Amino acid sequence: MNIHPASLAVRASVCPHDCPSTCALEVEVLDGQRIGRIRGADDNAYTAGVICAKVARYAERIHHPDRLTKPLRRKGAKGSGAFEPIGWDDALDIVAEQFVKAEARYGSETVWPYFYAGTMGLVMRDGINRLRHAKKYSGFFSTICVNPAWSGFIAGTGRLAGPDPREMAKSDLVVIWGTNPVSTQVNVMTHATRARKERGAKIVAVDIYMNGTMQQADLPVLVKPGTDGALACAIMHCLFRDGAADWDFLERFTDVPHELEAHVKTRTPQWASDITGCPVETIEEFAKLVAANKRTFFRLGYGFSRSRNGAVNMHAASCIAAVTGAWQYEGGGAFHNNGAIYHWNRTMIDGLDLVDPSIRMLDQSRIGPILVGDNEALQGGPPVTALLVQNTNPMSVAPDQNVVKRGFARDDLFVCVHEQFMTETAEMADIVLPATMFMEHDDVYQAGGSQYILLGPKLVDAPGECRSNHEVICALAQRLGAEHPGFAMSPRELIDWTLQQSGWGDLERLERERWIDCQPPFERAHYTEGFNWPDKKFRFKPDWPKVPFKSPWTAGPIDDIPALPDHWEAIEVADSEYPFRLATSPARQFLNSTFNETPTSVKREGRPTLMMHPGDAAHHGIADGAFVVIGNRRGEVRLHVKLFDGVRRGVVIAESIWPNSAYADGCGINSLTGADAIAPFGGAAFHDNKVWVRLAP
Ligand SMILES: Nc1nc2c(c(=O)[nH]1)N[C@H]1C(S)=C(S)[C@@H](COP(=O)(O)OP(=O)(O)OC[C@H]3O[C@@H](n4cnc5c(=O)[nH]c(N)nc54)[C@H](O)[C@@H]3O)O[C@H]1N2
Ligand SMILES: Nc1nc2c(c(=O)[nH]1)N[C@H]1C(S)=C(S)[C@@H](COP(=O)(O)OP(=O)(O)OC[C@H]3O[C@@H](n4cnc5c(=O)[nH]c(N)nc54)[C@H](O)[C@@H]3O)O[C@H]1N2
Ligand code: SF4
Ligand SMILES: [Mo]
Repeated sequence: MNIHPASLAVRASVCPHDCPSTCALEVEVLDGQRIGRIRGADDNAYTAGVICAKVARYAERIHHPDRLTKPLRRKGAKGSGAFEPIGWDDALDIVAEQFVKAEARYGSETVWPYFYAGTMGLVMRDGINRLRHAKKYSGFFSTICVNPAWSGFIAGTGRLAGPDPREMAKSDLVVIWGTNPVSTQVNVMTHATRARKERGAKIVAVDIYMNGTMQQADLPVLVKPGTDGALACAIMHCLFRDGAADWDFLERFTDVPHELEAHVKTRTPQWASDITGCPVETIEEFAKLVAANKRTFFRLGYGFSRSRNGAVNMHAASCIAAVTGAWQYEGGGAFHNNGAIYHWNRTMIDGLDLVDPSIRMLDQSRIGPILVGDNEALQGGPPVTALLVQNTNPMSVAPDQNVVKRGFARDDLFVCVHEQFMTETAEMADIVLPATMFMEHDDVYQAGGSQYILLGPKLVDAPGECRSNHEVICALAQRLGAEHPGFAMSPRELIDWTLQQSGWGDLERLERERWIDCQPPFERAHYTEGFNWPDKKFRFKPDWPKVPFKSPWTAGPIDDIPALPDHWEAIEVADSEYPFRLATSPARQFLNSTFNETPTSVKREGRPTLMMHPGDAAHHGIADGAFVVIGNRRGEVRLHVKLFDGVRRGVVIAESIWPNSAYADGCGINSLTGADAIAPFGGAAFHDNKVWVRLAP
């Protein structure tokens, strides 16, 4: 890194956002105060010098004129947007007082700390757990993003880890399934295109619309939402049929290969074509490529798990690599996330020594039903009457939005939101606290889509009176009489303790080296000595309720899950009343609801848009650019149509997440998504909605 003596320094950092890439950054710091350009670190083997455009322009976000800089107290009616500044001590006193009052009336479980992944730093994201354990507040089970995907992957391998993601560059076939890395994790493309350039590898993408990634693929496989299980079965059918199954591997390393072979005999390409909408020839071509290339790397994303059958579909896709034995080869196997490789000791950050297992765990995705007092969602316990929100914007991102809105509007609900901006959730708060951004505090990060632990040190001072999540949690702990050694430690001390107790050296080493490459040895990553089960066999036939995914409960219609990989019709099947299937795939310039405050992102995205096939549009008398209403029994949303022939008939896509306020009547896209839990361990089916579409009156 080059340091310019006068005023510009280039400092190491890491992207804190909820993106599998977790890029290593090089940040220009001007005069020790302002951020200039941000680039990807060249010498980080996964980032390889590439980051997305929205983070390259971070100066726009960190120095945004609308950042919150002072604590605020609500002065008008709930949600009116009228606030007045108050001092930090007064603000924290009010929050503590309200929590004590709520607890006195209903018991400790009436307070619900609600947080997610605005920052992925371990100290700033998870320190709130220490407070909730110390105070026996209701637990928070974070189902919204990963549960269907992770449990579906673990169902086969027994472990959330796989081949080194950098090995994609050494593959002969890269299958990018249900993820749109061109928008959502750009570094996958770096390694996949390297394989293409250096080895002549082919790229297959499986998605429900011709997004940026599909357009770059050699073979785009366009399916209807929620039908990936059928596609995976047909591929396995062809592999068994064509003698491409590796029977040595199957006999040695899988549970019921003969049962699977018999089962997929009827799952023909024609059968799958009828379900997926994908032509038989495309399915056959995909199968031929997989059969011909032992080094096939299945890069399985989150998108195709956000359906009511999502866990089953993830598992089905992961089974293909076990049929061909791709796992045995460098550049082969299936990868989803590396969560299992980090072996953190989280005691000090999370306060794990204080856990009381009798305290209920509430479902993040079901915040709507929980706040409106649904007894089942509350598990028969007390109502939630106090919320502490950090790192998340549920008024925009949570499913079944109209119910969420009703919940937040309750006059007997006290809400404290700690935020960087006046989000739609902050607008509903009684107390709003201003938060630091990642370059304004110290934290440590782990990558899901690669294999690094990285340090993100404080580089500049925060504007105004912003405080970090850690400072807020510790200050509240003190007022609430919560005790734990973690409350007396600085973020740097917490990082140092955690690294040492987890076997990852210490802070001094991490500071010097910037990141730690945690990649396990080949045999472990590729399961060449067996999968992570007592009998070492990959499960084609998982015992779903017993999948080793740490969950306080099972959820959804778990008993109906098919025994073997299959098309499971648990999705919202379109019908005459609701003829379209709607998916709400991520927009390239936003990250969930983050960046929808930065002018360049908003400008590049344009306006809320519904992509619709020209044939469907003609059939319904809808022209390009028409203003339409889409609706279902949960709500209605108004937006403009863009004709697009890169979707199957009957499928519509609304890239997300625009703020609710970007829509004419304040009803955002999550007014249409459901909060019913996905089997087996919960989660929200954001891309699985049956809707009608009409011209707006
Ligand atoms: N630009 C941008 N980047 C992001 C985010 C963002 O909002 N915007 N969000 C971040 C977060 S929190 C996460 S978890 C990751 C998620 O990133 P991904 O793993 O990419 O998952 P999704 O973004 O949900 O969806 C990815 C793709 O799956 C497709 N898809 C939806 N349903 C189906 C289906 O049934 N079958 C198939 N085959 N495909 C389907 C969608 O159309 C989309 O193109 O991205 C992160 N990165
Ligand atoms: N329709 C639809 N809805 C979706 C999805 C979809 O694909 N479609 N995707 C879902 C997925 S995968 C996810 S993960 C969720 C994500 O939902 P959220 O986790 O709510 O993600 P963001 O909307 O980015 O909100 C994060 C908030 O945290 C704040 N923040 C960032 N850093 C800090 C910090 O250090 N301290 C504090 N106090 N605040 C901070 C940011 O300003 C931002 O407002 O959304 C889900 N919602
Ligand atoms: S690609 Fe993902 S991790 Fe990398 S800079 Fe962009 S948002 Fe951050
Ligand atoms: Mo996510």
